[in-house]
Amino acid sequence: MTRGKFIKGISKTPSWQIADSEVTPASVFAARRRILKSIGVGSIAASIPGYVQAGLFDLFGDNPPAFATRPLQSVANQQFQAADEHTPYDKVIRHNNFYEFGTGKQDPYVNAQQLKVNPWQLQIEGMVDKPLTLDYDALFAKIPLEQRTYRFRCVEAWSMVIPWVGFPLASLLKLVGVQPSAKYVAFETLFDPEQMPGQRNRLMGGGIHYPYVEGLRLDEAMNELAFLAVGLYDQTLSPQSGAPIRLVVPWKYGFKSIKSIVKIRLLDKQPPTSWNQLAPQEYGFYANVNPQVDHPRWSQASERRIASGGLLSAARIDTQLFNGYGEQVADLYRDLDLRKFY
Ligand SMILES: Nc1nc2c(c(=O)[nH]1)N[C@H]1C(S)=C(S)[C@@H](COP(=O)(O)O)O[C@H]1N2
Ligand SMILES: [Mo]
Repeated sequence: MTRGKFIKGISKTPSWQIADSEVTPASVFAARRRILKSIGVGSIAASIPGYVQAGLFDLFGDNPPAFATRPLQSVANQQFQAADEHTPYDKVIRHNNFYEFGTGKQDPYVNAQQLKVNPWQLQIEGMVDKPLTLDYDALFAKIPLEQRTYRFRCVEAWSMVIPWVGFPLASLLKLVGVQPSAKYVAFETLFDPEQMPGQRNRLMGGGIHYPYVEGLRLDEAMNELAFLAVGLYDQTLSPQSGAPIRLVVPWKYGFKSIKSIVKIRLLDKQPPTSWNQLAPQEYGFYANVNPQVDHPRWSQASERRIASGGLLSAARIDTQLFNGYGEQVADLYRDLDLRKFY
């Protein structure tokens, strides 16, 4: 399954049919090609899916120098510790969606290592009493850091279990003082085509209109589960995971969890959101995880849980309503038709 079919006005080619040479830097492509050739699969490389190629690539460890993370101190929040087996760190940072760095699952790992995350500025603005700009150091110091392990479910029907470090979005919103007129929260990712090749090249960026934007209703944003992550596995985020700060909304499909945020704006109207703009019939504003509401092109009843086993043998498990977080969030949607507002 792929989302590539819906690239507007470019092509209807699924992303796995796009030649590697079009989506990875030439040097990486050449290195990958050499490896494939050396093990005798060079000639079929163009016909096998991207994730299989990525797997081969990975095995041989011919990778760019990794971004340097640093350790983070935090206090474990015992209320939010998913009992499920954790997804190993290696997989969390090598299987990503971050279309600013390409549409392939390993593209962010390959292409994002040089992203400059310090200095950084996160602006909180709009309908707030005290607009605030957090610089890089303040992201880790303004609000006490806690550790929470959440299930994470992508709309593509794969999932992970990740120990995040960060703070509740509500804590930040309380700090700036949300005005009574505000009803929604809008988020925006860094726009920097020089650093983000997917923003320069429409094909590589999956047809998304950048900057990537997302949004929540204010009551969703204030829910105790909505989290701003600055780290995972007790260290700062790597670029491919959304450094230096990204949203994590565990009861919604992964595309709501916007990465590398530079702006948070309080509004009285529902803001546009990137995947909804690209394919509104497939991706709604709400995007609550729901096994009973299928994606138009695939079932959402189950998911592939990426854990310690091989990627292709990942266990298929039943998907839970609100990703298993109904106790915390079901009340938010008591009056909403979840089929209509998908
Ligand atoms: N800016 C930005 N944020 C993004 C995306 C993206 O392409 N760009 N992809 C989303 C999708 S579809 C998913 S599933 C998650 C993936 O997060 P992960 O790579 O850390 O697992 O990030 C989300 N946030
Ligand atoms: Mo996703």
